Amino acid sequence: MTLLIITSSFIQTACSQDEEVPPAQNKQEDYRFMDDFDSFDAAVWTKETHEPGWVNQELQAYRPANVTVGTDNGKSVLILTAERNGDKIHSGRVNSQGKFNFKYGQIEASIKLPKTANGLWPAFWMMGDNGKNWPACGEIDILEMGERNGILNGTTDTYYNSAIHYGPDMASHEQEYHGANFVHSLQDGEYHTYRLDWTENNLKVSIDGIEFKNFDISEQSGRREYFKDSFFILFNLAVGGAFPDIHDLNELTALKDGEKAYMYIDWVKVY
Ligand SMILES: [Ca+2]
Repeated sequence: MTLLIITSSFIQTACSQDEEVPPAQNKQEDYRFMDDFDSFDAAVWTKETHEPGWVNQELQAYRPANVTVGTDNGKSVLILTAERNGDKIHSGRVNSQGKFNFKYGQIEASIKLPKTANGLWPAFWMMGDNGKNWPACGEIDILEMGERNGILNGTTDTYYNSAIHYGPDMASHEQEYHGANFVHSLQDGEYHTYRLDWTENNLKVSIDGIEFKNFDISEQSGRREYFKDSFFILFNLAVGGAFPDIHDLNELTALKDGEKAYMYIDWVKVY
């Protein structure tokens, strides 16, 4: 079940219409939005359909059948399933564009990732719900795993990427991209918590409560304008493509013929 909760614990002071949201000490009942994925809420999420190679030279097709809701270890979860049958690969991608978006505050999700080596590329990210073309819409990549450097170094279970993308048009695309090994495995069969703290000055990504990267979006950074609209949420499990630099099915060791791999999302909350 999806809950849209107008918090009652934020006492609106008469003199303030300030949109600033108090920092991290929020209690769980303070959230502005939560989906526990007891069911698939089509009022919030759209299952995407795309051909292979639609973006990033990804090898999979996206289809609605690969986005489901089920249970895992007693949790109600959103399940993105990547599957390979011969040279056909299908997977799942959902977004909340035009249905749920927000500006400033915090978002976090509890996610169990598959082993990405070699060739899986799970992501939890956002784009501006502002009708602008990419990258003018703005993009915040909170979680990406499976990148080529992790494959080359044999650290796919810890190698983690966060990034922001922006700019007036494709030709003037700019990005700040951060890849590093996290302090513990994120592909250990457990759920981990991925969080973004978003103010008008900073985009701070944390994993399991540990800060990973803080992007400067202050006025002085020259990029605040790309991160001041409301953003929508995306989850997807890509297979191959530019990020893992895998373009040949023979290099796809994470998903052999007849196999499936899963990305589980237990919940997502916005504060
Ligand atoms: Ca759940």
